[in-house]
Amino acid sequence: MDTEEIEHDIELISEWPVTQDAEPLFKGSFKADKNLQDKPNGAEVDSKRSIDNSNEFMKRSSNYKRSIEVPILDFQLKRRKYSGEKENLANTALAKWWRRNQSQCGTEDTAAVKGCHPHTLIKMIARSPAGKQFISDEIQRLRKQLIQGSALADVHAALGSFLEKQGDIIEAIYHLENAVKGDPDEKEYKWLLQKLKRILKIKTIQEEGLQRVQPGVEFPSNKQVERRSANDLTVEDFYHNYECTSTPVIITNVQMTRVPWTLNHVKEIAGNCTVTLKKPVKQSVEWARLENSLTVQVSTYINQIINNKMDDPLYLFDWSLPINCPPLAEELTIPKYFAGDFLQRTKEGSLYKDSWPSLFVAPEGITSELHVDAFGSNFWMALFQGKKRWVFFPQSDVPYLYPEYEHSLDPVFAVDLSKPDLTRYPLLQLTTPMECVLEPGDVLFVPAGCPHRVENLETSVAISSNFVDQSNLNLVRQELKINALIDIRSEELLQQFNDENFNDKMDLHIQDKVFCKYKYVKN
Ligand SMILES: O=C(O)CCC(=O)C(=O)O
Ligand SMILES: [Fe+2]
Repeated sequence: MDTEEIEHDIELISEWPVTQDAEPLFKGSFKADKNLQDKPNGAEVDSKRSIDNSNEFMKRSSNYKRSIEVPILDFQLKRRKYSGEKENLANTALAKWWRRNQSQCGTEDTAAVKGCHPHTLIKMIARSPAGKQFISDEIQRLRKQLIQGSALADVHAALGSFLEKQGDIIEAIYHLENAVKGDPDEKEYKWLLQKLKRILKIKTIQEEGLQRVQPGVEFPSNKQVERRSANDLTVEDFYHNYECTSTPVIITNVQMTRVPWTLNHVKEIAGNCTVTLKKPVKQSVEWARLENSLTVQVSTYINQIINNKMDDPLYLFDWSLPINCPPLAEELTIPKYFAGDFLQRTKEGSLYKDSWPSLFVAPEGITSELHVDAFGSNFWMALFQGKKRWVFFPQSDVPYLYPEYEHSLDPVFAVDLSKPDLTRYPLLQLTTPMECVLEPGDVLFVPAGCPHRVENLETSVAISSNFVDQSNLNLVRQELKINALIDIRSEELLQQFNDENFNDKMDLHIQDKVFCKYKYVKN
């Protein structure tokens, strides 16, 4: 990134109403390590994978690029500049408007999310009475502009983005199609159009589903996930019977570490590293409704858990081991079922190549709310300590769970599965949930596209990885194609997956691999 680009990003970012670190909501006994708050370039990186179209994300993703020291890919020289969310579109306009008018629209809701992620705040602003009025006024103003003959692409795009906020998806699509016709080089308009088409498809399935809803039907009871021992589950069996049929399974009798990964062991190896913890935010539109919170030393965090000193639980969530703590990563053996991950066949520095395996440490009670893993990736999780309750749904249930797409194609879901409300969300009765309680030694496979929610029933230590193989490569290509419209690293990854020389064959005779061999595969 050149200086001009960075300045441009910063200028746009400053239009957002709050910065993430503005005022942590957390008021428990657990204090941030002050000296860690101003790390240059973010000494630790979020491995989570949501690609969104906001300026704030662009800032984080450029930090991400800077913070992993990898050789510059040759095609990085040809990087095009993406602006993040364009200034004329609704979110940026809402943010600017709110900065000028916040005193008039201090709703209870916006107060409740003060200090939270800007995306969350924007959602709350858009849903407040004053925000709704602003949206409706803008729609009128933009419609007038079109009637007066200024049929510019950016007017159509702006109008479409405001209509989306009002839920007028068909009309929004009409305007975005015009915007794309008028300015075919503006990829952000294409991205928004894709998102709107996805929302429309979901609405259509929801309308059809409502015809089948019966009065008085309860939330379906959860089917249990199958358990298989690694001793009699071949890679081929796993591939055909679980991956290709999108069936979750728990694999037992897998040996992943020589020494047990207890809290104390993690502290011993990773104690001096720093981590940005996550906090649950009820209204959040971020991944699993978890948002960045304090940055602390891993040892400080683990001591707080061991001594049971956390008033408000915080989560060490999806913390990339290859990036943040290679010595811990190097202790791992990757089970054969996942050892052939295609992400490891990509060039050094490629998106997601070093993100996983990642570490999870959770105090009892914290929850990752319902979400779908990004870019069509498969997922596995190995639990070393504690208990986690997982609830899954098949991918086809997504519309019946009331997904909401804000700044990205990774939805949050309106339903609260801790107390399913079938009067408000009747389509829930059409879902087919599955459930399991993960125990130490279990390795869980979660198929691509399945919404899931995870509750930590006890203090837990786990690792996980998202991965790609032949079972989900086509889905991954489809998802990356959309993400590539607003994210250069997705585009670069897609180019590799689409290259005719890319080895897209599974090795069904693969064995468990120690981390170093798993990482450094020959293509
Ligand atoms: O264990 C958890 O809290 C959730 C893990 C998960 O679903 C994820 O990382 O995508
Ligand atoms: Fe997940």
